[in-house]
Amino acid sequence: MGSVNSRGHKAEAQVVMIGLDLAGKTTLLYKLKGHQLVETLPTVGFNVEPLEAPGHVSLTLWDVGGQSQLRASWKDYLEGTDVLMYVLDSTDEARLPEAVAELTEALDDPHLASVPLLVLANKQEAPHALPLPEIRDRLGLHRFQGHCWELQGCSALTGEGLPEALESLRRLLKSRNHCNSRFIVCLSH
Ligand code: G3D
Repeated sequence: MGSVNSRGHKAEAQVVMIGLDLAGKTTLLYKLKGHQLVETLPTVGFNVEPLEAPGHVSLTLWDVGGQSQLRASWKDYLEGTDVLMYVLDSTDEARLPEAVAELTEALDDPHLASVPLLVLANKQEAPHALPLPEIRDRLGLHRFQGHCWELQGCSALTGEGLPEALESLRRLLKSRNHCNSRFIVCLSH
C-alpha cells in the first residue's frame, strides 16, 4: 500500500475501478468528486483521479469491456491495488454474463489475490434495474473465496448509495485482515 497518485502525492490507498463500458464509471467518478454532471463520452484509455474520500483514497478508473487492446495493459496497473471497485449496470441484463466473466478474469490476476472487492450495482434508480438479490445470485459472489467483498446498490445519477459506497470502501480498506463480506441493500427497489 502507499502508491503515488497522478499528482505525485502519497496516497494512503489505491482503488482501481473497472467495469464494462457504459456501466457509469465516469459519471460515478465525477459524482464522487462532487463535480457537476457532465456530458459523458465512452472512456478511451483510462483516467486516474485522486479522489478525496475518507482515508485519502486514490482512484484509478478503467474500462475493460470490449477493449481487448487495453485489457492487456490495464493488468500492469493492478500492482499495489488495495481495493478493487467493480461497477455494474443494473439495467443491462443482456451484458451481465459478460460483466461477470470480466470480473472473474480480473480476480484471477495474481496482483489481486486476496484484494477486497466492492461491487457497485449502479443505475438502481432506474425502474427496470435488476434487484440486488438477483444481481448477487447471478454474480455468484460466494465463488470469490479469498476476497472480502461488499455489494452495494447505487445511482451515480442521483447520488443515492454513494455515501454508503464510500463507507464500504473505508470498511474494506480497514478490514483487509478481518474479512466480513456483506450484502447491502440501501435502495428501496
Ligand atoms: P462508463 O464511464 O462506465 O463508460 P458513463 O459510463 O459514466 O459514460 O455512463 C454511461 C451512460 O450511463 C451515460 O448515459 C450516463 O449518463 C448513464 N448513467 C451513469 N450512471 C447512471 C445512473 O446511475 N443511472 C442512470 N439511469 N444512468 C446512468 P448517456 O446517455 O450519456 O450515454
